[in-house]
Amino acid sequence: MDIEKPAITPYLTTRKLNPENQETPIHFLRQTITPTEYFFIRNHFEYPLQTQEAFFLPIAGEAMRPTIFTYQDIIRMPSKHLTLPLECSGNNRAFFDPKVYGEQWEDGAISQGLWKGVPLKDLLALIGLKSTSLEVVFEAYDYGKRKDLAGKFHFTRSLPIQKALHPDTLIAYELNGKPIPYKHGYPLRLIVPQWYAMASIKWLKRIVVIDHHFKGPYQEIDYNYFPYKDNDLGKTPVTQINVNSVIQQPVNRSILDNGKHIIEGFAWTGTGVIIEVEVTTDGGESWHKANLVQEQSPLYSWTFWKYVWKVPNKGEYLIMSRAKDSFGHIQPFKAMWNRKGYGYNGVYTVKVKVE
Ligand SMILES: Nc1nc2c(c(=O)[nH]1)N[C@H]1C(S)=C(S)[C@@H](COP(=O)(O)O)O[C@H]1N2
Ligand SMILES: [Mo]
Repeated sequence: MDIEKPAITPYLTTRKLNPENQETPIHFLRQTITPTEYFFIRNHFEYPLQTQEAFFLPIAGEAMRPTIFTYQDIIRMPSKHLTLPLECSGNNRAFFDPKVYGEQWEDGAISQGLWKGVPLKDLLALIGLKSTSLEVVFEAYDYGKRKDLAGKFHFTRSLPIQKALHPDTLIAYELNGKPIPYKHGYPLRLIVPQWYAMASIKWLKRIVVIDHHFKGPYQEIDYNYFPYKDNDLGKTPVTQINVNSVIQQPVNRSILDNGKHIIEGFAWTGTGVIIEVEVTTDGGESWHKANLVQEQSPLYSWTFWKYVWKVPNKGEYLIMSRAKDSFGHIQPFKAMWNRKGYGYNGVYTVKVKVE
């Protein structure tokens, strides 16, 4: 009797278990849509206990007609599908030089989903925004303590009114064709295209339109670039995703044979679309254009790229990828250092040895 060979599958990479923080096995997935079970997971707190209440979404504040929308109301409204990556602003934090404190994410705090939801602007149109509306605040069900402040805090952040009214800012209820899984924000989460994923609030509890700037710790303390170690000069909020790329294969420190190798990965940006990815195999002396799988990345989605490398000689090689977007943004050699380690987008580097 033959023994069936076991299926070989990737796993998430655990960074922390409580709260749960796990990376996508990014080097081993070549799909446009990350399968839901491989979607990265990033939480600030323990999972909230969801009750019936979670199927009611109140929207109030600077509104003519404050309304409590039910889940049923929302899923019956005209909807939209968007394929886009969520990238944690701490993705690649482990690669900052000098090193910084915080979750030591490597390159898998990013996954791409097919999201379905209702444009937030349609809900805001129903409640009738007052002319005093300046920001929209999103409060989530999960909460907990912080190490720096007394008391407990819900995960709460705001969007400027223009971003809240963008036709692709969604109140989402499906991921990859199914109700959003519990760990990813069931039943309702916000999806904010082009911004780092801290903006895409899971487990929405309520929405409040305000006439002033929201100041909560997940907006004023965390998710800001602090360029200096010892003072807060130059503090700026983390918003749009920086142009970036990853080399999926070969993986770092591989030993290859002398021949032809495919260097492949994907690239993404929060400003415009990816127009070019270049690869160097000599540590940056000469750069070659990679083939983009689509000529340009579709708006929001990541684009796969590939470069065929004919290895000239045995030896050690420093391979890097560098993406460029339609806004002219290009990955720098060295990511802009900041104290809390956000927005890393230095050229992606792997070292290989050819024997
Ligand atoms: N309610 C709530 N929403 C949240 C968070 C959270 O801890 N609580 N984390 C944010 C951060 S920092 C990221 S990177 C994404 C992660 O989404 P995912 O776990 O579905 O991948 O959710 C965002 N939304
Ligand atoms: Mo994040």
